[in-house]
Amino acid sequence: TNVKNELLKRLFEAEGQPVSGQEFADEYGLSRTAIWKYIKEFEEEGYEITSIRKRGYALITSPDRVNSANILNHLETSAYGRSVDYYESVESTQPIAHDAAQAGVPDGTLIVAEEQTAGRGRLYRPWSSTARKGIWMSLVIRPTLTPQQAPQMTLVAAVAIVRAIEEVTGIEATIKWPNDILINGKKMTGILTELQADPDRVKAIIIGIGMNVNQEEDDFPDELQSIATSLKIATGQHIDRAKLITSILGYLEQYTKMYEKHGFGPIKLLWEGYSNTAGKRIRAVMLNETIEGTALGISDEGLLELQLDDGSVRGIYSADIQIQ
Ligand code: BTX
Repeated sequence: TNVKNELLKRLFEAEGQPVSGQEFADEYGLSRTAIWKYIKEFEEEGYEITSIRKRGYALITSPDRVNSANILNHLETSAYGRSVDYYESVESTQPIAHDAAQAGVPDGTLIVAEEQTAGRGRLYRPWSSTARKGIWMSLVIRPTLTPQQAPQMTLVAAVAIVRAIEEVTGIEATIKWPNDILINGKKMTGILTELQADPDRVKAIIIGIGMNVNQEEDDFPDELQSIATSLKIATGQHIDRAKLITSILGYLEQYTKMYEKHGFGPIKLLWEGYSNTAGKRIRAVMLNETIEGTALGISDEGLLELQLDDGSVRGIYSADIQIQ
């Protein structure tokens, strides 16, 4: 509940200093027993809290969780992530976000889980989502965009994610068009953008982000070990997932506003700086054909422009890209 979150937020903000249970109880018209019960619940969730006589409760350590209190603790956005729907384990955050969007949740509502048992990528391919090792989240946003502008949100999100990785870990990741983030040539993040729209108006965009954060190599299923990587593998360090989420939300809110206001031009510039495809010889596998050529870059609409061997240029909406 909100009071419980508020209490946890106070404990965080006090940075180890005691928070008066009595004052908090008075402020919210609760009994001291109610506060005590919340504290017990926090302890069960893995928080270490000491009770200091006559002074209150002090937070000693917090567990490695992506719950709303840990996210709100660092959040600087105005809408994105202000409302968090947190789960221990779900099949996939994506359908939950779709239902929430349909039910009318506000712009920026975040669905996040510690584990997905049936996480998915494009075309319903499975997405490995090991418990507490990664970021498995779906963000519901309601930007003022036309349905035709929605697919480019994948590229907006990619830029936001790369920026956030850089801010939190110092690592420079690259973007592989359209929806992969790579480190050392291996996939560390996938983005799945889905749309709820009327013919002329976006009702909601669901941005699904799957990010490998604290996995070791053997946390991945065998078939992924040679193609997937995590931030832990790349840096040797354990990364604070909640901090990373807030950083992603911050950049994503900023860049979505930029996109709404100024169109794709400024995003395209940022995107090109991180892309690993321009100038390379690639094979693009689409649903009903496969073509080869040299990647020229992306168009003003976010299409990948491919120069074929006969010199002609094709714009591609979506494909799986193999860099040769
Ligand atoms: P994609 O279709 O581009 O990539 C899917 C492919 O990536 C799989 O076929 C597999 O080869 C590989 N793969 C699977 N799991 C991983 C992993 N953990 N790391 C690296 N490679 C992997 C990419 O789709 C979009 C993924 C979005 C996932 C988010 S998580 C939150 C939300 N909920 C949900 O079910 N999906 C999204």
